[in-house]
Amino acid sequence: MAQPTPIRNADTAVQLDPLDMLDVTSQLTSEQRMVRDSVARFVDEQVLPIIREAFESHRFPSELIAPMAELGLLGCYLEGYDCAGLDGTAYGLICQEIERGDSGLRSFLSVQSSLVMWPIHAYGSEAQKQRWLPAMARGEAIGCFGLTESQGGSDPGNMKTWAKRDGSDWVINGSKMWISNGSIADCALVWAKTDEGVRGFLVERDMPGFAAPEIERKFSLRASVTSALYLDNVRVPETSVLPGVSSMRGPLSCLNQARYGITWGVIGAAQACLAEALEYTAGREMFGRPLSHTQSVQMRLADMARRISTAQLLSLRLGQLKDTGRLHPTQISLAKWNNVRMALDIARDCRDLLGGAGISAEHHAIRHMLNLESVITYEGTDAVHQLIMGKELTGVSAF
Ligand code: TGC
Ligand code: FAD
Repeated sequence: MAQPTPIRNADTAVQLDPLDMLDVTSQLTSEQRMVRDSVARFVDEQVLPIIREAFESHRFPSELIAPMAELGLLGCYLEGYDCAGLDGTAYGLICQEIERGDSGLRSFLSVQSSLVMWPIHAYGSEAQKQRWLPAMARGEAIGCFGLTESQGGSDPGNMKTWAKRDGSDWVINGSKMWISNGSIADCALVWAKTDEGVRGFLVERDMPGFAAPEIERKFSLRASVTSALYLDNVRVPETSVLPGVSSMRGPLSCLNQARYGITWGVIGAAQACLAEALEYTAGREMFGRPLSHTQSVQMRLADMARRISTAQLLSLRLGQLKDTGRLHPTQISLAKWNNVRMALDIARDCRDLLGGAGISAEHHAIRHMLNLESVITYEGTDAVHQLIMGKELTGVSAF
């Protein structure tokens, strides 16, 4: 009879990394680790020292665009056109490290890379690619993505923005709401209904009839620009229309790219909160002992590490599927729902563990918590992703 293989236990004296309990790092290639570590250094040295001030003063730190471009982060997973051509897992790790800094900065990166550069790369003409992609990769041109309208973002197919042919031009009328990067964008990718289906228009900021006022007084994503877009008889040439798609598949396929990055990004926000709570509860004495020596605090910290670990495995698996061309949109929905919910719950609990100090801008948890209230709403709310999964499981759309 064959003898069972003995289970070799790892050395229990080895200290596990609290932010990577399952040693996901060991699954990364040396290039992926190098990318992650260089972005982590950028966040430690250039983002964390300024991000609290930027959030408090409701200011997008535009001084970070050039260093992000120099690191090759903008459109990093696209091939050609001065883009870095990294794999999907490396893109995810970049999102993770940037969002460890702030969700607003990751939003900037997601919109520029996945919602503007990706569709130009996938659906644009050669002239559109040449005009916009290298400039966007260098951070010299900024993009925004106009899909949502005020009557309801969960159902973008109900959009009212309309474009009509007029000679060799198109004339666009309508408005968009809650558009990241809107007021700083040189090029707005506006999705509009036409007689030929939903099409994407590259609207330039100085085109007559176009305006992009910033939405102020936000309590969330304060270090990010969010805007309305108004289009009043905006005339664009045929060369400004993306030729490669004319249905809702256009904008919805862009969301796959951005949502994938978000599943990784929010892990960074959760890690930042857990790191802060571990340090705080170890130093805070209550009833004669550190908070971290009590059972209930340890149980809460353990629960956070459990949820971060499972989210890491989910995103790592999505990366493998993406890099082998097998990633299904419903798998992204499963992870967007799970991981953002995980991060928001952890940020709220860490805020609570810091007590009164947790409401101060001195600490990171409340900023991440407030930011994650947007992240759980944009790119499909929990309800949207649950219903996408429900449709997959039952074959019936309940939208
Ligand atoms: P439905 O009838 O199911 O499909 C219409 C067409 O689209 C295709 N399709 C997809 N294609 C690629 N990827 C996907 N994920 C797709 N989902 C659907 C589908 O095959 C069909 O194609 P065709 O060629 O046959 O016409 O669409 P629906 O109108 O019933 O909508 C479905 C629903 C509710 C899931 C969708 O509308 C949805 O996802 N709603 C949520 C909207 C949303 O997430 N908006 C995000 C806006 S951007 C943003 O928030 C940026 S935040 C900044 C940051 O990212 O950091
Ligand atoms: P609604 O769709 O009105 O939803 C309200 C509530 O109803 C939610 O809880 C939702 O889950 C629930 N609900 C909806 N339908 C159902 C249903 N069938 N069953 C049960 N519950 C349901 N959009 C862009 O196009 N580009 C951007 O760059 C962009 N950036 C954003 C940045 C920020 C900071 C924010 C907050 C939003 C941004 N958005 C952007 C818009 C975002 O995608 C929408 O806010 C989101 O899709 C939700 O739409 P809504 O706000 O209209 O909420």
